[in-house]
Amino acid sequence: MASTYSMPTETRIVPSATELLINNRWIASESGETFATINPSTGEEICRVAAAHELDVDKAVQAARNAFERGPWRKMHASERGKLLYRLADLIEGHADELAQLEALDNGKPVSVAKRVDVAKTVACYRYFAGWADKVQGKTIPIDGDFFCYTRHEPIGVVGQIIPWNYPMLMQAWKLAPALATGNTVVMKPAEQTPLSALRIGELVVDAGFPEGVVNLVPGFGPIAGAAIARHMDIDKVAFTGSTEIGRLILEAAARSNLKRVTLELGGKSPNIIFEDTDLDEAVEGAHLGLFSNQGQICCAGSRVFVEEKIYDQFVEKSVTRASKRIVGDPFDPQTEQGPQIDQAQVDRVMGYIESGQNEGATLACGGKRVGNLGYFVEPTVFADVHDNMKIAREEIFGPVMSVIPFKDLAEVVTRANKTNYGLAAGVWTRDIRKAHAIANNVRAGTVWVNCYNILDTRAPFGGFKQSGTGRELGEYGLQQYTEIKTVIVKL
Ligand code: TXE
Repeated sequence: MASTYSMPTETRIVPSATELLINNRWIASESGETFATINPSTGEEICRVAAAHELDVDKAVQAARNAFERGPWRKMHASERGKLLYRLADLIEGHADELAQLEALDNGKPVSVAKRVDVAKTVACYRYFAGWADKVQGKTIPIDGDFFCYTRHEPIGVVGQIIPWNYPMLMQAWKLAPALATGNTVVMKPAEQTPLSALRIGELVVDAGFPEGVVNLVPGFGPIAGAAIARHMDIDKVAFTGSTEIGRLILEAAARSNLKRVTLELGGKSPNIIFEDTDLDEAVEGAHLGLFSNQGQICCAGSRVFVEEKIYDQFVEKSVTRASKRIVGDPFDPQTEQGPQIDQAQVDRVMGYIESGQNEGATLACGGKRVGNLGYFVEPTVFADVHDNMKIAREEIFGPVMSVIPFKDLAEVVTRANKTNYGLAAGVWTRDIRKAHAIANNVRAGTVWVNCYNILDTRAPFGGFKQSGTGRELGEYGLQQYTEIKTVIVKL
């Protein structure tokens, strides 16, 4: 396995935006407080960023409210909003290399992946929703009586958005693009671990020509700036991606404050089900990428790999071979497949789960240790002989730890796959179309992948059943989360 390398100096880009963005101006926080954002490859500080408190959130909300009620945004044609989003997409594309490097520096993901996946999908997301801006329309409804009835899909108003650190730029796009396409104004808090790309995109938002107050960015800590958003009396909707635990707090704060609309995209413990009739090598690679991509820090990671008994030993052997070959190291090395975990807290958490797997009797088939003594690298780890009731099979690990679990038949695996509080995604690998559909129809999850995994597209909705969240992002369905429906009835 490759070890970690030191960061090549020429790839050290200097972040240009490190303050709060309110009313298209970059300002310090009221308190003057800042926090360090850390390079996870080295554990060193990259730079300091302004830390928003409640007062700053208030200021940002006022700016957003003003822009929503009185600014040019309100009167702007929907097609003009679309043009601004197209312009933003073009600017992001034009800065693709720089943004990929910034993401690799602040988040630790391999720069090649950041460019191919994060930047490319971010651009696609803004373009897709740019196209929707002037296609959001209501219906005319033939009600009884001499009346003309129609619906209008209006923006909700001021939207608070709280995003995580695993896909900083892409999660920003998933939230900003549909909110802006439908005419809302935004107060967004990026994750404290990864504020830099979101702030850089803020500069591009200003360059693209969005009116002041439409996009406001308030970097800071969750319990302070995030909580201030969730309980704010003048925010009309909050959209959150993060842990189920904090999602619960968001919903509670919304209920206790002004009953703001809430959409949540939360954790998962997704089953990836491998039948014996599948192409084994394809399934091994699919399960490998389904779990280890993005350092295992994906909400829909296929973290419970159910494998039919007849091929179980062979599958474990091949998965171990593949995981052992995974190249872990410097995100700026083009060969690297896996960078560091996001921070010390996540490393501790992941190492805790690895220990618990061993204590509960699972077989550590490979990995299990940290890599190097710099930064937050963890070996790709595979556990075999995992039982459903073990902690590693029940709880979200959010790291490079695969649990391979044997099963006997279809009915049994459906029941076991569904025995979880989560319901974000599932995968099935088989050549039998009936088995594929049986899984697709009976597993309680927001997305089911057949003979593939982690295929996400800006046109297809994404979100969770059960405690994996509420509402859907992306696609036409995602637009519905950013509009209020108004019924107008006119006497004729
Ligand atoms: O998440 P948090 P953390 C899961 C994953 C991970 C675990 C912990 O299992 O190991 O969560 O990660 C903001 N009010 N996911 O602690 O705390 C916070 O500042 C308002 C899954 O990083 O949920 C950040 O911006 N906001 C996930 C965002 O919430 C608060 C992605 C997410 O952080 C807040 C990330 C509060 N009281 C973690 N406290 C996914 N679904 O993709 C924190 N925040």
